[in-house]
Amino acid sequence: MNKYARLSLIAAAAVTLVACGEKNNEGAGNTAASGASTEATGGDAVVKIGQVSPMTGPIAHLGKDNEFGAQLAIEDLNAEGVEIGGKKVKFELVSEDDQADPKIGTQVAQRLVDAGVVGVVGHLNSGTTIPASKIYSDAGLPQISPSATNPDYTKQGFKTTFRVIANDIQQGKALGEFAIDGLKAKRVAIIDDRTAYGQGLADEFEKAVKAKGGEVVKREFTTNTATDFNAILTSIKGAKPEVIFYGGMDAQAGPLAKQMKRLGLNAKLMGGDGWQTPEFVKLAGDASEGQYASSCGVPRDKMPGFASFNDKFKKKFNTEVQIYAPYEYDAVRVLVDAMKRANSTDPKVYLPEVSKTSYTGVTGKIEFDDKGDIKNGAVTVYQVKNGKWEVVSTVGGGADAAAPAASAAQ
Ligand code: ABU
Repeated sequence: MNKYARLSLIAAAAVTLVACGEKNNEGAGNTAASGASTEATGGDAVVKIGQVSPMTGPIAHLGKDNEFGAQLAIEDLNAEGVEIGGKKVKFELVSEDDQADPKIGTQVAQRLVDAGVVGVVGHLNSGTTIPASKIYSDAGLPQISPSATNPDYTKQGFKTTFRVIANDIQQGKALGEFAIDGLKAKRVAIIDDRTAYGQGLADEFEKAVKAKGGEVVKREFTTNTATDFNAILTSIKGAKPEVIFYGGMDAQAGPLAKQMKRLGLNAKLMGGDGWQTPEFVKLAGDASEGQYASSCGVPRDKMPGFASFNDKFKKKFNTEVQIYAPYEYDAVRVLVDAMKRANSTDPKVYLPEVSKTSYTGVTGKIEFDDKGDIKNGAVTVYQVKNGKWEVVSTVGGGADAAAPAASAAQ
């Protein structure tokens, strides 16, 4: 090969490398640091919002519920037509599956930062939300969780962390007091799934039970992938509790309730928002009847926008709302409300406006305290009656409908 032929080959290789580099950068979009937006055909600015939840694995139904809530919000915002900084904005959802795994949670968080999202709604689980929050904080991206209730999430001193539901200090206290004052239980057994959520909520429940003079007769644990609880339940049966508390999600609470019934354990099963879902009733079948769980919000008939949200949700997705979809919807809208007030989609510019939020959404009034927790968060206790969750009592949320009812059904 002569000198010119060799040079031509080198030049051709260089052109190919540059082209490949450009290709690999496609889709990276705007950077979080600049908050700049790409342009859609037609001249609208494209602004990406991230959402993360487990869309595979045992609680994929809850992850999809969250994603559906975000999709509806994006669709409504685009239909309304939002103008920011003198430009029409088209919002785009970038959805990631963290499989409820803390490690994958941080990987997908970095992927969202690299994709140039200007804010994140999620994650669903406390165990993924907490480690991912450092990545969003480092990138200066506002993060609003619609469902993670472990109090540590907002205790880290980050300016970027927010949540639109009550936390597990409030939820554990409400449940513990309900067990002792409402159900008149004296002997309580506790099981948790060793996740940041399950264990944390169980700890708060235990504190509240003891503060009210109740006795914790057994404390056991399992995992968030377990399906067989017979050994734990047999050991608990011998301790004769009146209430068994389960800190975890519906994928375990369903079979747990079934196995309690099979073993002749007549204690009431109680838990938090992780299993106050239609899926729990489906999984537990008859064994769901009479069991108690709470959610971190007011009852749906007290939510200002639930009825119309629910109609739209069912029509679009042909399924019922599990639990967090309306909170996810509100979380997206809170981000965009802050962008509108700041007249900017740049996270650096609009982040301070998120802290100043005063927004009435589907689920009610949303304002944040200095840590990013919702002010005046509510906790509602429900019981399954005739295969449906029915409201027993609500504390907080301005409702304070009742202190735990002494007359609560047994
Ligand atoms: N809050 C219940 C489920 C989500 C979580 O906190 O892990």
